[in-house]
Amino acid sequence: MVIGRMHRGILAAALIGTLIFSGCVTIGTSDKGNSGEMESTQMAFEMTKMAFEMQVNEATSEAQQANAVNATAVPAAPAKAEAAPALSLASSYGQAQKWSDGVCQIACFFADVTGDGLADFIAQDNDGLNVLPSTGSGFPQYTNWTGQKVTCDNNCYFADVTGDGLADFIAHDVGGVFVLPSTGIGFGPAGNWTGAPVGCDNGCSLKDVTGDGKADFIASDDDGVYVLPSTGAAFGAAQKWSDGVCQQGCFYADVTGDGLADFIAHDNDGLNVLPSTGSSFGPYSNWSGGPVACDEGCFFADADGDGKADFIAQDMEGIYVLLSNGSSFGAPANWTNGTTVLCDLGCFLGDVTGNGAADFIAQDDDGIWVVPAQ
Ligand SMILES: [Ca+2]
Ligand SMILES: [Ca+2]
Ligand SMILES: [Ca+2]
Ligand SMILES: [Ca+2]
Repeated sequence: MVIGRMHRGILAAALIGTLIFSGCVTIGTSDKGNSGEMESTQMAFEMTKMAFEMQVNEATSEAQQANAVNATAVPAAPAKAEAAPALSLASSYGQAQKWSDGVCQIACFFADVTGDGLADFIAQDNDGLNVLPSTGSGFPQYTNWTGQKVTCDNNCYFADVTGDGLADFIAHDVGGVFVLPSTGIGFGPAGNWTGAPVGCDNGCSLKDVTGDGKADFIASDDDGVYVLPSTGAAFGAAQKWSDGVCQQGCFYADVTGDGLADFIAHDNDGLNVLPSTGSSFGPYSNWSGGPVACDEGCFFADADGDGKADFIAQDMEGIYVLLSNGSSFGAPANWTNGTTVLCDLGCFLGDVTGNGAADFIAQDDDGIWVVPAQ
């Protein structure tokens, strides 16, 4: 078992399949301002204070939208664009819903450990990892999947590294990266997938950058980005995929929509994207057209459910979404209609409703709130 002391520092643990942002407080409604002045397009682009204390990762957008196409046969309509019925993509965040009264004694995570396509709630408590599967509308029941306390020397992650569709428990410890595969009802046994210590100067991530359905280990170092590809049973030797470093933060998410997580460098001149080729990142291009900042947190997740991860900026005036079109990010849209959404203990992104679009999740002092993408 993975035993050790956890050092989270000021940053919340970054995990794959979800995002964490630590810092802000309370979910609530901003009574200031009408939505009219809120939609000024320069929102997310304003170089106000640089919220840099975030570590991110987001749910892999393998949750491809599979909505039924409602082809209400419009008879004899002229063949226009409207003739092609669109997938029902999310375009806003709904009202915050309390999905659980639970709190986490050590840390909260959200990842699909049961393999049904809905991200589950994992509470790391003093008695172990308590899993609360998503029903699509709540996290009503918990089960202890480890039977004893687990901690991680560096960070804990949940990501599907074995490729069976169930997110596994990954403990980055001093002695290596330990994987405890999910069985759907439990975790284990633990195996050291690197066999040796692995360090990350600027943060580790677990994302599938090779596109084989298995999350790979990514180490952001001072001299670039290294990938340790998952074989399904181990992490291979480190390969340098980019010389790039990030001035404000490194992110990994599939913004191009080809199934391979891409490298996003949040730099002073904006969001520079280096698409994954399957064996390297690059070349880079600036997808934001200028500097971006987020009051509370920057995230990358598929907000609308089209298979491409989008840029999500949590600001005081609401949550702005800048949709990816596969080669750039579009104009900011306030998906909460000017309502402020903050989190006492942490913000996450994960598809807990199962519609293919990443929901916004707030861990508050009184439980877990879901702001559904719809
Ligand atoms: Ca798995
Ligand atoms: Ca992979
Ligand atoms: Ca990609
Ligand atoms: Ca998208």
